[in-house]
Amino acid sequence: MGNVLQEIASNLYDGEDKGVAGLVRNALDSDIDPQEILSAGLIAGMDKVGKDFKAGVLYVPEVLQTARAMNAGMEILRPFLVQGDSGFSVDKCIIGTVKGDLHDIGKNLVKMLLEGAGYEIVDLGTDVGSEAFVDSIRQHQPKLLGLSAMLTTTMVYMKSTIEAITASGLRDSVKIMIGGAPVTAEFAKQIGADAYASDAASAVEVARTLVASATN
Ligand code: B1M
Repeated sequence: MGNVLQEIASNLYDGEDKGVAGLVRNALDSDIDPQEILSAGLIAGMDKVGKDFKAGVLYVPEVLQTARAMNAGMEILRPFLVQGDSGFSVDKCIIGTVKGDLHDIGKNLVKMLLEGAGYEIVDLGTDVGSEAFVDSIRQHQPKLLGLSAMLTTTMVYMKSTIEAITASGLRDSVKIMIGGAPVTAEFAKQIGADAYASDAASAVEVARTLVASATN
């Protein structure tokens, strides 16, 4: 089992989108747990990409190719992750990456696992301004809003988004969860978010707790 997961990670690192898709299929055919394929294959590969990007070993075009490979793998894995465990809830959740930020791999993972947990997701995509979040809350009346940011320069827009939601009078109608590599629980507290989640799996737990506290 280790081999195919390592191959997924190394094909992802090399940006081999077809290779990653095929290997993910093989791993599923061998009955490897989809969560294991995600964490020990795809995310492990992306972690190495992150380290080498930081160290100047990889450059933006190569990282973009790895992102394509990640998405190719996630497309195959998605139905197996979203089969999920609850299946009956239709609570709505709006999710998006904040203004100025184009990173969407982590946000898409959170989205997939929330879908798997039974939430109906409205995905606003990336580079989403505060007004778009406010308009979408007004339109969809979700129980939960998820904000993602991957840059220290864009996490500040989480604060302005929450301020805009408060100014629009909608703050009490929705619970707000934030996440992304530079974000912390401390920061969530500072900007008035309801919770922070460190990864996609804990985002599901946090979402459940928040939605339950809103309902009770
Ligand atoms: Co970017 N980038 N990038 N990048 N990129 C980082 C984030 C960086 C840390 C790399 C580095 O220097 N080591 C660095 C940020 C430094 C900083 O601000 N402190 C960086 C930089 C600098 C940049 C550019 C400025 C580079 C440039 O142009 N000079 C530029 C900015 C573009 C922009 O957004 N305006 C840029 C561009 C890009 C690409 C387009 C090439 C590509 C993005 C492709 C895409 O997303 N479609 C890219 C990538 C791929 C990365 C790295 C390598 C990988 C990010 C990723 O997808 N990780 C990243 C380095 C790294 O993170 N190690 C890096 C895998 C993913 C599964 O993890 O996104 O952390 P992550 O999501 C996790 C958790 O954070 C959490 O759950 C997820 C799953 O477990 N989570 C949430 C995320 N959102 C959540 C929301 C929640 C809850 C949990 O609730 C709502």
